Amino acid sequence: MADPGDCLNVDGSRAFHVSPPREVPPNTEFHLVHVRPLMHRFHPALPPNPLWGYNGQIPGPTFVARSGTPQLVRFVNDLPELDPVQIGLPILAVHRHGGFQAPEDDGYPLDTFCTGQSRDYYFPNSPAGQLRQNCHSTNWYHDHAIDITAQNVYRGLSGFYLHFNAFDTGNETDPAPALGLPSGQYDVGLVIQDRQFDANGFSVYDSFDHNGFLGDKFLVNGLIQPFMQVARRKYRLRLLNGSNARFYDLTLSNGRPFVVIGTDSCLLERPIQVSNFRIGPGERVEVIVDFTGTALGERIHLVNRLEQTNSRKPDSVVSPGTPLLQFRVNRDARDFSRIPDVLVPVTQGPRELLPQVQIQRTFKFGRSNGGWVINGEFFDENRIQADPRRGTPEIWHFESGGGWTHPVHLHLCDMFILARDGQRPPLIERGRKDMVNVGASYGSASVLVKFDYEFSEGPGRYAFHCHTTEHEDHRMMGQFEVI
Ligand SMILES: [Cu+2]
Repeated sequence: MADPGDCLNVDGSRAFHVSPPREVPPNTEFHLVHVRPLMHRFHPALPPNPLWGYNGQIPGPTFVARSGTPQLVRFVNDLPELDPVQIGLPILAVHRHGGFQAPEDDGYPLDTFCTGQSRDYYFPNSPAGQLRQNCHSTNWYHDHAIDITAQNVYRGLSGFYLHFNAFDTGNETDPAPALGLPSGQYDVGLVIQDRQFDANGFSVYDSFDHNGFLGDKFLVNGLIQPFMQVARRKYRLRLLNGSNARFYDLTLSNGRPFVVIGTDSCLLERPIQVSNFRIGPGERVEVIVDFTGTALGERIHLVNRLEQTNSRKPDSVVSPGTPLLQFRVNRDARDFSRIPDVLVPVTQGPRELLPQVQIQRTFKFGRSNGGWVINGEFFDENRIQADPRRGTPEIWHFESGGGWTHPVHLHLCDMFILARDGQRPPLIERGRKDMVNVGASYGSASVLVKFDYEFSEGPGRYAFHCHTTEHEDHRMMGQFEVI
């Protein structure tokens, strides 16, 4: 085991510790995850690549949380201290993106643990039965270590973290009030990422480019443009943009619509039918795709039509676009699933909360001296940019300068986007969100926020940042303290 005093974060601060024993409720589930190296084939024609994976898997194992059942997850850092590949560093912090957890369990970027060390994360998954938790659906977990998040995620450290509850039960045969959404093998998480490879088929990364990494090969669940065999019935697809800097605009090659049921952490109040949708880094869009009525043997592609040649912002939508995933219709299967008219009612939304707003704050995402800043300042653990009061709604305005798009992520928060450049946002952006894209091709954004910490005994600091992970690493991150 490494001497904890030997292990420093990239910024020179001391990395964290071995977790002390802690008391948890008797119904807590325990999970153990070893973060370790693996050899991974992105494609049968490419050589195995040396990656890092949670439990040695790409993507990491999918967690399933149930509202009311806490989880304690011990992450053990089994990565080598010295690594010839030089993408990422074996200094880890794990953030459950979209989750509500105490500050010490949130993957705060300086709360790191090194080779030979472990850290325990307690996820309360509470309060059971309350509406906010009952909308939580598709979250994910990924590395969040100070200054090296982009490289560590690129090296393989991300996975899905799904939530079920008394309504979204995970079993399509459950009668109402269960929602009856497609379940089991018909409920599939799909993480989309981009990569670059050298002439020998090895993944490469330019750690000197701080503007945002763009790859020219596209992965779904760690494989280059793979296929998935599907039955002629409905599927629930949980799409996650796990890319560092690339935006996508997704459509189906057969012209069929998506029925959007969730954005980011939460299910929508009502399903929305769309022919295409845009998804930025860190965002999730959950859809129902119905393969009923397709021909056996038919091949349908999930297509990205958004070009992006520069990490500054996405370009224009093109046709026919790039196929990311091929669905091969190969069988029939019974379908008990339903798409209810109402998924999760919004009882604490803009209508209820706006009259209570007294505080508004503005955050400008910009550039300074080759780094990335919020309101002109780099991330500094000793500076708190906002001190929202627990349970008190506020309006936060996000702006971006210089023609850059920034996917902004708030921890500990489900927010509502109130306006973009003063106009109501498109329908797909009116649900609860934990990401909001700001700047070129999106405009400014005003959001309604409300922070709670029912699970925690006291106040604490949480991060908010750009989710273009290179911008985040080059200090486009602030922190707020809920008081
Ligand atoms: Cu950014």
